[in-house]
Amino acid sequence: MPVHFRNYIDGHWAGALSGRTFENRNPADRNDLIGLFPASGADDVDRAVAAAKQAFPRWRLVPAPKRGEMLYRVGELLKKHKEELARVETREMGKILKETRGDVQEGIDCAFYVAGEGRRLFGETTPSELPDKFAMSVRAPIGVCALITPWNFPLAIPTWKLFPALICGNTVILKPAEDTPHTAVRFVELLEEAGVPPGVVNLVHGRGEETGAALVRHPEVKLVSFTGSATVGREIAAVCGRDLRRVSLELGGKNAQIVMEDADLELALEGALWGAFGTTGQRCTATSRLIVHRDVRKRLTDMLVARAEKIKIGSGLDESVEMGPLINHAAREKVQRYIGIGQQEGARLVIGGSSYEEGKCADGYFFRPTIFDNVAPSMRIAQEEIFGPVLSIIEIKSFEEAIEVLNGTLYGLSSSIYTQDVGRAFRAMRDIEAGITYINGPTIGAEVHLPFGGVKDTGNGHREAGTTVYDIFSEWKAIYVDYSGKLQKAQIDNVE
Ligand code: UN1
Repeated sequence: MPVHFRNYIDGHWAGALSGRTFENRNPADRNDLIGLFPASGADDVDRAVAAAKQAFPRWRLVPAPKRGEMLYRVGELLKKHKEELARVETREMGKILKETRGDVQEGIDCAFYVAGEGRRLFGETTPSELPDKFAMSVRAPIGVCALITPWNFPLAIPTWKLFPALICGNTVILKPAEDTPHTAVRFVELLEEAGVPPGVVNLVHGRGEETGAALVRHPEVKLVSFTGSATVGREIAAVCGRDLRRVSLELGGKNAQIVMEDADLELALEGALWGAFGTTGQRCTATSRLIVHRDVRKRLTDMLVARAEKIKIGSGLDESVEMGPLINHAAREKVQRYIGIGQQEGARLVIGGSSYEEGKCADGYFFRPTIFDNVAPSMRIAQEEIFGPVLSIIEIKSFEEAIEVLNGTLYGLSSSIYTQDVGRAFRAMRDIEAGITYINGPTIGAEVHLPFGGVKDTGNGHREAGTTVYDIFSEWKAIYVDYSGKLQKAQIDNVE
């Protein structure tokens, strides 16, 4: 008998009103059915939004330090359940245990970081231009927020959105990716255990096209925070833009690591391997282009191939495995399609390029670490997000060319440069068009107390994490207190 999981609406666990469900299977082993989850419709979304709306007036008046205390409790619970959550994640998402432990750790860090914000949420006080008048700015919550999250960081990304939303006094509906609903259930169970009041956090499962779309269209949803593809991000922005509802988008990337001729090649090698093949290349921040100076291109490529060949592929639950499967069948088809495109474009496939089906892996969506050489910057494999373990090597002749190639895509999330030259490093920090730049480090590894997000088609100008995330989840209000006891006109209206 399959396990039935539920939505969480107004403090109650329940199936979809229609009774419909969808399956969640282990991407490392299709025969492993994790359970059935509600395929929520617009009616379920209506109920969740009504619950969040009803809970908002009370929640917004809970003192922020108290909301913070609740997040400390959530952080403690995440710590206590770290190993169990990591295993739940690996089973439904595929990435190796070391990485899912890291994913949970990111959620723990986020809980403690945001909990402290309950005692800050600073505004400003500033002198008024008039006597006996006081001026300040404060943050106010927005209302009901829809959080639509991806499968690649099934715990961390929901925490990035949900904790700041709550600390600012909003109520939320979480719609996790249909590939990773189990982690979301465990997360919400822990929120419930920590004492989150009914209606403040609601969980609805389902597909983006149905459940996500109903949430986005709902007029009572005052903010949508979405992480996913640029195509879907555009649609969400268009729908919400029509009624001027706030949208925060975290979209695609085509991140590059530059390796100059003066780089420490061993270091650059480790960075490229981790950036390209960590999480099976399924991070928004993954390295998909390696822009290498011609003097070291051949050597670095050989070093990469020698190491990529040895990467152990298999179920992420096996501690000795280094790379898990892709998330699902469609993802593997997409990666395979790009291998064909790369070959047709004239790139040289150096290693990989096909599914990995040895032994037990035949039942999962495994793919070999893949490296293309002789890639031209304009090729589709160097321009489009593949979201798999595929690295394209592009040769350049100068620092200027490296920066031009790096900047020559529609996206701008993460970036990196390996060089020993401090002048080049600073020019790169200035000239790279990206939300994140690493010097002598891989493109992955963002910390939760720094802004996370990107330029160009990677988003719409917002930054999650850092101190910037509170600007997504709050409205600024300017307040003037006149204690002069008379009408004081502002300076502009005091015509002498
Ligand atoms: C993502 O892939 O969407 O910087 C998030 C990193 C992680 C977060 C990645 N801390 O790789």
